[in-house]
Amino acid sequence: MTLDDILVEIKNAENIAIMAHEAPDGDAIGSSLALCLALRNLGKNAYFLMRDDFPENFNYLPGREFIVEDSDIKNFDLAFVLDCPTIKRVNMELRKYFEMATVKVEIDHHTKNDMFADLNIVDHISPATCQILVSSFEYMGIEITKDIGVCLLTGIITDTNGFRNTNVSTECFEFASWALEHGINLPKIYKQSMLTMTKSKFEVQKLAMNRLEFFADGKIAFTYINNEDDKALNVKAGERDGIVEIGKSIEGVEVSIFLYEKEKGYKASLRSNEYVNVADVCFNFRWRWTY
Ligand SMILES: [Mn+2]
Repeated sequence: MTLDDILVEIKNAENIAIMAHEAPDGDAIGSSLALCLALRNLGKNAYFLMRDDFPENFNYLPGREFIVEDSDIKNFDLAFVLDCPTIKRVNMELRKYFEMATVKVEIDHHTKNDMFADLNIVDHISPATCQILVSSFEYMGIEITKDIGVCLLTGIITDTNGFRNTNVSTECFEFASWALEHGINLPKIYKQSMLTMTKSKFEVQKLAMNRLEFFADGKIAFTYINNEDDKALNVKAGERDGIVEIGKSIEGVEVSIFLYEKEKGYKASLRSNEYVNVADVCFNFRWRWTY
């Protein structure tokens, strides 16, 4: 099994790099920090390479001392990319650490995955990369400490939209139960990762709501945020998260679309209720992925 091979590579490695997608969400950051802490506990020289500003609402996460923007190590023995369906979503400056690593691993749950690593753990059914890590750590005999649990629970809570998305599984609740048994403050993590907003996040969500338009007899909800808005409202990393869920929660809406401007072009975020597979829609535009 691939996990056996990954465990062998972990045992053989000394220097290990971890990366996730740009504009990281709770699952990207939670899974990266969880893996980093787990590898550190095994005595490995592990780093989470990230260029984005750390989203304020995840300030409670442990392991932030292992986040670096760059590294003197050019050839890592092992590199992980987490929560990322294509290498194109990893920061352009950081990709080299993955490309130049002796062994490359990806762990992800997005559909339409490029399978771009030497060893790929891709589970489309899993609601979060953090949930894949829970079972992977258990399989590999890697201890889930309280700190690691906090990181993993964060990814599970945020990627299931607070245990509300249809992707939520019995394993999510089993892990939540484990976390409570081990003294992890689940309500606090839930509140900080899901329910607490900075003022600028509130303002950007309010603007997106005001702009929301309906198409196709109310089956499609659409809104957007551009660079000027970001500047005017001082929007920070992660504060546009959740905007796409606003349209999805309106009665009769099948597909919610949220566009936000990047340095070059717009990024589209799509969510659906019951009848549309939005991954198929996105896949038709894959040749336009520019980042
Ligand atoms: Mn995810």
